[in-house]
Amino acid sequence: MRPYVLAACLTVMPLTAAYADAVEVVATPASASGEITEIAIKDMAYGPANVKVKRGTIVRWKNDDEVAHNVQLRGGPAKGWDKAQGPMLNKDESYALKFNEAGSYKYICTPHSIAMKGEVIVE
Ligand SMILES: [Cu+2]
Repeated sequence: MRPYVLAACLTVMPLTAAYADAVEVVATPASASGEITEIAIKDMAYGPANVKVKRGTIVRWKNDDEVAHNVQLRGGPAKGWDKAQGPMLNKDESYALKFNEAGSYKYICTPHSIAMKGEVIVE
């Protein structure tokens, strides 16, 4: 194995980031690190419902309600994404997404879609 070939590959890696998903699920939301924007879910609402973040930011939702809620992205750069519908979160559970691509990501809570809507704008 020629070390300089490996070094060249590592150098090129950031360029391939363009092929990353527009948005990705953060595996361990409670211990996520980096640029994080927090959204509390309380009284059947996202607070704040509308946030504006920079590309690469993690948005983390925490459910403070007794009722279970989730985050389901709809349309925008996440259109057709197979993980767009997040899991139901019980009280005190968190969910986090990392937004890699600019755009408007509208979302709802699947079972409470009439009342619970939000939007993440990624610049
Ligand atoms: Cu809900």
